[in-house]
Amino acid sequence: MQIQPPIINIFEKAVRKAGKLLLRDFGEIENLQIQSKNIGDFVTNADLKTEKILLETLQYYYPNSTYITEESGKIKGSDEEIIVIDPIDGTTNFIHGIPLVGIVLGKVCNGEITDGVIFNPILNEFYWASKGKGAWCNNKRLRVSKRQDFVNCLIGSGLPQINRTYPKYLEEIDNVSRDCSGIRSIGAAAINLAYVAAGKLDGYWERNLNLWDVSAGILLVREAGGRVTLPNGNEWTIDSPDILASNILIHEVIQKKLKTN
Ligand code: 2AM
Ligand code: CA
Repeated sequence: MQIQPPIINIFEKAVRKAGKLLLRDFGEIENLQIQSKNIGDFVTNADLKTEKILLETLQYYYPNSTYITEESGKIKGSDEEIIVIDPIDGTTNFIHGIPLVGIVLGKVCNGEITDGVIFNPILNEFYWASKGKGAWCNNKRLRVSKRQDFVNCLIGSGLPQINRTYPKYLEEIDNVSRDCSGIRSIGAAAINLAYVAAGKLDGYWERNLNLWDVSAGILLVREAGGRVTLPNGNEWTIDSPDILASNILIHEVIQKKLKTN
């Protein structure tokens, strides 16, 4: 078992504390569902409360870092060290009582993701990765899949909604799905990436994402032996909204199928 680096210990402390609150709220949502109440405001509140707990813990240990967060925007600090926070990735799943969600923290140094965690408090799955130290889930080392025949591969993607739609997504889904085992739309970018790292999904692409959705997941995939680029194969950078991740073996196959864009 790999010993967790100090920053991962602190990230773990923050997400486990925040996770207790999310777990309680998830249970409450199940009650609200039954009463057919509007859950939107309740969840917005859960997002804000979770982020507050994360920030409180992290700022105690890293008072000088810059923070990029989904709910509170940017908190300016040191230019070298950025901590990226998504208090609930998979908010729509959360609203609907689907347990595929993650609290996501990533550290970015000089444009490179160096450390990250994803915690699903409902399934009690704690994923972490640090550059050069591998990708892990609940003390088990993660490795991407070895599947090479596209016909056996399961691919994740995000189905666009409202203003995140784009013209050629049906064509992309059609191109990819006709030759593979299936496409899954899990509804949380972080969980998709964790599943590529864990070898459950063989590839994943999505467009119009934010850095906080993908920071930790990208490092997990890389540290599990996978590859992350833009959908056209170019280098992914922290400003890129589009992503293609895979077990390496099928990367170019998916890339070609997305080439219509
Ligand atoms: P979220 O749950 O934190 O909103 C769903 O396909 C994925 O896209 C989720 O990771 C979701 O993150 C992310 N996403 C990014 N921008 C979004 C938006 N405007 N609306 C909904 N999901 C968005
Ligand atoms: Ca998100």
